[in-house]
Amino acid sequence: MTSRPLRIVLTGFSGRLLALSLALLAVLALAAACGGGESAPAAGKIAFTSSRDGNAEVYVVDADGSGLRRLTDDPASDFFFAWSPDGKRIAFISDRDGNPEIYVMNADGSGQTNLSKSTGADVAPAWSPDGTKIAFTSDRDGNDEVYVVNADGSGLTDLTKNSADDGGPAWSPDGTKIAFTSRRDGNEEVYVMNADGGGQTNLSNNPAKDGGPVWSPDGTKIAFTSLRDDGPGIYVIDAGGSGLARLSAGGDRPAWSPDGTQIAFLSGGEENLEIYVVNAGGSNPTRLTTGGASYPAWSPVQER
Ligand SMILES: [Ca+2]
Ligand SMILES: [Ca+2]
Ligand SMILES: [Ca+2]
Repeated sequence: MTSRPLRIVLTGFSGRLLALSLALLAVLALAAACGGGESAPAAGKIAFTSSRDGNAEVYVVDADGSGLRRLTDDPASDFFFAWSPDGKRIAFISDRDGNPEIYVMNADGSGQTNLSKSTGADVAPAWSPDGTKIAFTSDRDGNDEVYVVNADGSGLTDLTKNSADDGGPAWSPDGTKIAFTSRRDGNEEVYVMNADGGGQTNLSNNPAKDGGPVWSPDGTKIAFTSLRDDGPGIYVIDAGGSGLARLSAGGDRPAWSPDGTQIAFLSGGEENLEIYVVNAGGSNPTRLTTGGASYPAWSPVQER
């Protein structure tokens, strides 16, 4: 009944920064998928990871609780990561060949395909908004790089090509750019590049740790986490690099509202994490929860 540990990172680097527990990972993968702007499937299905059958597998259930199905069946660890934007496919991570790989399958579990195919750790898959490509983090060449591959497995390309760690890709809503985190300047910075790897630009430019970029729905701004002001805080910067604003003292895992007017985030001590919401300009910070919470994820539709 023991599950092999799978070292993995959700939005950062692949191997050396974080090793999350299996149970926590399952929760985080779902939260990251939703909070990272991945579209929910049109048919109202919820995918998740569970070890209920002895090791981590990917499951799907209808939103009304019916139709529970196990999609993977392998003694290795298989973790749900993200729905394709059209809800027809699922990206997941499996170590069934001995190390973490990016897999894609149809929503019914058929057609499971290894897209990353390396002896390194391949993690943090992010669908392009049009569903034709997946960007991910891999340490196959000795340090983390952001790679992109077509969703059919062709066209694998190293986008970052830098001897420092680069990881945690996030596509702009129009698919033309990818934000990521890089250590090439000696500390973690938020970078943005063209989707073909050109024009790699340091947006955060600060000796403190900066990372975890999340695009606003209209693609004009990027929220990220920084330690620059005596501890973690949520910051927003224009995608072109100007207009830096601090939204909160403290906080992690920013998640934009669908209309881009608000940002939800997680804040508090390890034992009392709660969800807060702040206007995208920084005004009116409000605690939403009491009694504990995990990573926030906005519903893709807002009622008016
Ligand atoms: Ca691998
Ligand atoms: Ca690198
Ligand atoms: Ca920095």
